[in-house]
Amino acid sequence: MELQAVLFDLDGVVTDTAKYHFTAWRNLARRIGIDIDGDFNESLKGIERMQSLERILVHGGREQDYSQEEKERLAQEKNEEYVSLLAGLTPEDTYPGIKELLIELRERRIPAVIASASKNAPLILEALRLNEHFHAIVDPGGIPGKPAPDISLQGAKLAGADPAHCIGIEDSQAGIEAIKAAGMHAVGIGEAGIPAPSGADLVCSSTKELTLRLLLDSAGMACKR
Ligand code: B16
Ligand code: MG
Repeated sequence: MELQAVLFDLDGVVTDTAKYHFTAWRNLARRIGIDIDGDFNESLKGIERMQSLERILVHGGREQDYSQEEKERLAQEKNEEYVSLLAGLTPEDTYPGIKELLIELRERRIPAVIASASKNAPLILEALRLNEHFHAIVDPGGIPGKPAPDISLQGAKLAGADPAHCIGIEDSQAGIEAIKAAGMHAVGIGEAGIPAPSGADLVCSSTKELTLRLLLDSAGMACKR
């Protein structure tokens, strides 16, 4: 079977922005009297901004305390802090092996697509100077977030690919579920001390391991001639 596109999650796969999301959510939660720890933060990975806020409010037993307008204001405050933390991002913050994989894909004319829940993806790719390596970035606005398959399916569509001929790379449980629900081959990235997401077809302990050869072998796919 021919590999037609590779879909990359952003936060936790291309770069380590997950730690900035955690800092910004922890500070916001603290201001409204809710404590969140690293374990709880795992449950926010891959989850869209307003959904993440809802989970935090439920965690703190405060889900009835805010109007929709107030919740939007809270999410905006978190995003403002998150964006200010991104200011220091440089190309050196790209996870190891990612740029090399993108170069391999370009050489073989296999489109790479960003399939992230983040509305900040264009800003992050610009800071990492990776824009030119991606064929497209999925706009997650107005479509159901992960674990629904929509972001992955939209990624395949933008690449003109059949989902069954796509490989998706993800660090979050919600993201792996989204890739599998879209009928794609799923590659999970674990991290020291953090359990890798379950249900992936292949699990790597670091992005360093990601080569085109490994992806093709694990999916039983080949490059187009
Ligand atoms: P934003 P991914 C996700 O990105 C993050 O994992 C998640 O923590 C975040 O809440 C979500 O993006 C929305 O991000 O607030 O920047 O729109 O992992 O799908 O690349
Ligand atoms: Mg992620």
